[in-house]
Amino acid sequence: MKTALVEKSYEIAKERYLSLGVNVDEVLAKLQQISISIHCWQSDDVTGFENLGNLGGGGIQATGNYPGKARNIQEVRQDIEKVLTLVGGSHRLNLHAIYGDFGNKIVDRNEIEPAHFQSWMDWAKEKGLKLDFNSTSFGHPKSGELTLANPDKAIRDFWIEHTKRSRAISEAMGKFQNDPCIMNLWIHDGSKDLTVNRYKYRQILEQSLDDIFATDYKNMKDCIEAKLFGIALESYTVGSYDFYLGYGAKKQKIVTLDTGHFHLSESIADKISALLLFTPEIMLHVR
Ligand SMILES: [Mn+2]
Repeated sequence: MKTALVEKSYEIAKERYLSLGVNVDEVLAKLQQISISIHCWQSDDVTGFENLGNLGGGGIQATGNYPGKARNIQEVRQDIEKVLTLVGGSHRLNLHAIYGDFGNKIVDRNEIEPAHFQSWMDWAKEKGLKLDFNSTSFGHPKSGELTLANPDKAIRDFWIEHTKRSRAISEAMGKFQNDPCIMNLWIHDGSKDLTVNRYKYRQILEQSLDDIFATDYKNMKDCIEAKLFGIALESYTVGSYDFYLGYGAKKQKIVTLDTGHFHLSESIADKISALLLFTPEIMLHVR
């Protein structure tokens, strides 16, 4: 009886939309073709499964540390499976590098390999999901204020290696799922205190990116994401919007637009329409 009533109301709504020139069936068929890449890290508050001691990125308060927080890889997957039962359409899953299936092994960020994500690939295939990927620059003893833009070569090289490996993992995922894996590169680099070296760090970041992107892959796509500022890094952000807009347009990389990473008075619609003229595609982070 309840189902019959819902369906009846739905038919009436469809008629009303049609009178406004909107064919609901066509709209739903179109939406069915659009995949949203659901991020995995809300499930456990960006803790991940590294065994590096209590150093993970946990605690950006995505969940406010609620009691039902996922405690392991199985629980994160269960949460995602539950979400998928509630969201219509065919979607993707977005993994951060710290979510590898490392077992009990200590695997540092510059040691990650496709094998650490094989169980994710197998699980995703079973669930009909495609995977996307992110390198993880934060929540690590070598994170500090600067990673890819660090003047200290040893630290910079560590993060370049991590990001190169993240691209190789993305390539393996894309190949496995026969659909490009979208890899997003976002780093927190910046400073809390004012710096006079605004140019210097951006020059270093550009060189690091050139090194990272030197290998061409067929089964993954690179996205670069800017930020206005980071918490505790309020005075200066190396990877600003202008930096990545310039880099993306020059190197034909996909620029990620995160609606939470701009001044409140800026319009994302202006950024999308301008970017579409100069870059191949656009990646959106939607809140
Ligand atoms: Mn984002």
